[in-house]
Amino acid sequence: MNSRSIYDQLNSIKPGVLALLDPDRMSTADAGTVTKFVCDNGVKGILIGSSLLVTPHFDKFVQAVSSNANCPVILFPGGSHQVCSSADAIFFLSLLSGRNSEFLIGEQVKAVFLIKECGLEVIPVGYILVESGNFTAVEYISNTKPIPRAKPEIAVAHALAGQYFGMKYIYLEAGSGAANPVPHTMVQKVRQNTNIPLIVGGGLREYDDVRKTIDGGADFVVMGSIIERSENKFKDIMRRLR
Ligand code: 1GP
Repeated sequence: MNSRSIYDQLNSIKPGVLALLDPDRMSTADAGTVTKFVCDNGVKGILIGSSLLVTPHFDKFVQAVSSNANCPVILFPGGSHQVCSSADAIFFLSLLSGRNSEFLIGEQVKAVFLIKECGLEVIPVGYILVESGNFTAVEYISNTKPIPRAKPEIAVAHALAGQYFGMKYIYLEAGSGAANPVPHTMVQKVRQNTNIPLIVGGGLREYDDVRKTIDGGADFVVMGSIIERSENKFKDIMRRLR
């Protein structure tokens, strides 16, 4: 058994790729097979979450992933209802870029006793939504405005605020299925001005974008939609990253 924290385990293997599995976009029956597939292709961790969560089978989905994974399984919740004990850890997200108190602190307060009961490792994450070129589910559900793509200094200010709050990661998010990923220049500027690990996700479906995001300073990149759309393409991106 590995006695290191999930946070330490993750950070010992960066840069790396995290897979996002969304229980609303994948059946519980497929979750185990997809988990083995992403693990065989070298992901360093698996995130599970959804902006909305329509499925009533969240717990079973997380169990199916956990029992087939050989890497950390981390909850990436869209709200306080996405908590269960079969994962290894939870990203305790605060949507710093928004001004909707529900996603800054409200949902978090609702979730704490269940998180405690579940014994999950809690990893505080400053979550920053960046304009992507289309209207994403996270933007709609959170009812927050993303940071303009051409304003990296605003992203830097929010990321630094997260660092000063003591958060363990900054997550720059274009939103799942984003038309465009977070601009590379924004990734670079946030990297240059902060000193906590950086996660970047949303709209990463092409090798060149993934490469530039890592070269720009992302410690972890997150891919979700491409796994659902084309396993071959995901496999090819992972191969080229090695
Ligand atoms: C969403 O960053 C993730 O939080 C994944 O986005 O589905 O666009 O890969 P995609």
